[in-house]
Amino acid sequence: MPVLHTARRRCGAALLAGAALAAVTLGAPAAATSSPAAATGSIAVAPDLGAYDAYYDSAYGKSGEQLRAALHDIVSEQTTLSYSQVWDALRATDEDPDDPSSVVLLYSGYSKSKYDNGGNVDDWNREHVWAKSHGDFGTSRGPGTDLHHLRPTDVTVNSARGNKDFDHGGSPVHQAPESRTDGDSFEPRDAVKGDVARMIFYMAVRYEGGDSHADLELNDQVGNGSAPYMGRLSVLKQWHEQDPPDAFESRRNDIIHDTYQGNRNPFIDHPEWADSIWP
Ligand SMILES: [Ca+2]
Ligand SMILES: [Ca+2]
Repeated sequence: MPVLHTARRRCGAALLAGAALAAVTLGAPAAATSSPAAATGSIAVAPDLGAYDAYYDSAYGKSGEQLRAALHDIVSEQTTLSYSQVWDALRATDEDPDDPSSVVLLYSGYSKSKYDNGGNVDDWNREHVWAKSHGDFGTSRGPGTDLHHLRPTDVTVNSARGNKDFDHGGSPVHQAPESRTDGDSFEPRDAVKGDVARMIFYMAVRYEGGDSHADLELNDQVGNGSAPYMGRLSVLKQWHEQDPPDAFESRRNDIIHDTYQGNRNPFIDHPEWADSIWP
């Protein structure tokens, strides 16, 4: 069952670590307001881990492959959802901060009623940011239902993304004009470029070939098709830098951990770890 860490909330070292991270990335104190992430793009503040700091105890002090292995062990302890349970979970994780009756659609940023979901035009559906054909994991419990990379998207926009890798370029996507696509790649809007990168980073570390699932890995290509790879690594790293974790993304991480899966995306909590694993 999901683990609640409220009893472990502490000050001292945990808060210091979070505060130091925030101090590095905060442009000005005014940036730490609660303006809605979905509408305004990224907020330049790293999450204060606080109660969640201890989650990473076995990873601190490590780097590279050792860090990767430690994080894999940490995040692999999780509850899995059925694909039908994902609908309700996304209503919570992706709720519009300005409208509790709606969810924010990933690639357009539009707000859509929570119950306008399904398979018809203008419904929202369950986008696998790590395209499920890349490793052929489908929608059974596991990578196919892992909330850390599942997001509400418009049905038409989801089709436009298809199973393309991520890269710069293309023309504006119908019904998500700030996102772009061409024949072999998809470029999400600026406000979620880093979100997409961190979801992909999580998947690569979470799924290492155990539990009869494919070993998902990053590479620097597009056109990966059904191979268990996702690109383009160099571009995703750039997007991770230019769009740091924001309040919406951190809240989402907390809800997944506290309510649904009991595990976290380390690259939202510790953005610096991506560079250590993919230098
Ligand atoms: Ca963002
Ligand atoms: Ca992997």
